[in-house]
Amino acid sequence: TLFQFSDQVLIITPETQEQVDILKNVTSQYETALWQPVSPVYMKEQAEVHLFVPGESFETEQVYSGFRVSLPNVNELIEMQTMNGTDPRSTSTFYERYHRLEDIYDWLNRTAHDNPRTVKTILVGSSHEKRPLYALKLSFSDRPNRKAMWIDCGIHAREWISPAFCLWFVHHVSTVKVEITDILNNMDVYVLPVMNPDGYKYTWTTNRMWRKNRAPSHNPKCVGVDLNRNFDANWCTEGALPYPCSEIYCGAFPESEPESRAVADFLREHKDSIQLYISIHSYSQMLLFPYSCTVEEAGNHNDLLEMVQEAARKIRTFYRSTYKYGAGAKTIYLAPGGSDDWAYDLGIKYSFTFELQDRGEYGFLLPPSRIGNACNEALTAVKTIALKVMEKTQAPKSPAAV
Ligand code: 0X9
Ligand code: ZN
Repeated sequence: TLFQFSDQVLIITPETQEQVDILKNVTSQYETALWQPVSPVYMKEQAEVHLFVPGESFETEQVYSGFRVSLPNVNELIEMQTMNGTDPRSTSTFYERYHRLEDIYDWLNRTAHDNPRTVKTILVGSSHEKRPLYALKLSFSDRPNRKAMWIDCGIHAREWISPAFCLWFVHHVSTVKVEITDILNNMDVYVLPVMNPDGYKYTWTTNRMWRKNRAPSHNPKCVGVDLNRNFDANWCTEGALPYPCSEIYCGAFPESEPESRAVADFLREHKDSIQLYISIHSYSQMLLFPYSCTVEEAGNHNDLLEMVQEAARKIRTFYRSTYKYGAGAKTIYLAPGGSDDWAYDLGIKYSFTFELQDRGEYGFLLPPSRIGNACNEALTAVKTIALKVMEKTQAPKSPAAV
């Protein structure tokens, strides 16, 4: 036919195992991108499937009948995400837009240059395609024996709100200090805004839906390792796959990828000072903690639960958004090889993965107008949890010391 269909996102809820199997088939035979769950292995009865369908893939009606088309205008949304303030009428600030990789590197330099006493860039490694992995170290105090927290963003390339949050966070911390002096007097903050720069670049140039890094495999058709399956935490067991064509490919061995190895090396080197680890993802609005690689409970499960519960409560009060919370394996799915579980086992006992907005309305194509809200919600969670970590780890001052 001569019709040109535009890209769409479908929401489908399979009712029976038979329908689950049909869906698994569809997603493996056609050129589609699964948004949720990330791999067909996670599909089950009664669980929503969010499926990105490029326009040319189907003869429409027959395939779509009975499915809910949630985003009929994907191309428009992508354009909105990449327009990037070129509209002169736009009043949004730098932090309320998505930025291409080069602009993020410029921003890193500028931020360090403009705040020479408090912000330093640290080269923690380089990506497969030899792009530098820069973290910022924020220190606002010179108190000896300071502790630290680590935040990384952009492990998964298509989750654009994640790097946007890291930028937002650095900006917030270096401009509105008063509100969080307590935290910053006690903790330095390491922020890695784009842990997967090759993948991020690729989402801007070639495929908006790319998730993994860009390392080639022995199969020339299949590129990329899921960096959040590449850490040494029950590596490549149920919830990851040993196939390079899969979206949840675990890599050839633990830390086989330069991006995950760089972060693991840095955390190993600084494990005595780093008390809090946070990894930022999207989407689905969840505050997760270990374990995801096993259904067993972490040693301080109740502490971690209490922290995310309080964070979710505050988000609900301030922003009227609902976040689910709990141990990863029980809240979403078994997923081994993740950075949070690995950091936890290294000894960083306060370790979290946040899944930011939204819950599927726009998915990865969250419009720029929603960046501010999404980031403020996550910021609320970071602040709440960091304060609690301080409470729990710092010996109460004896009256004599005050
Ligand atoms: O599956 C993941 O890696 C994360 N979800 S996402 O949709 N952003 O891909 C969840 C990570 C939870 N933590 C671990 N699996 N360790
Ligand atoms: Zn992710």
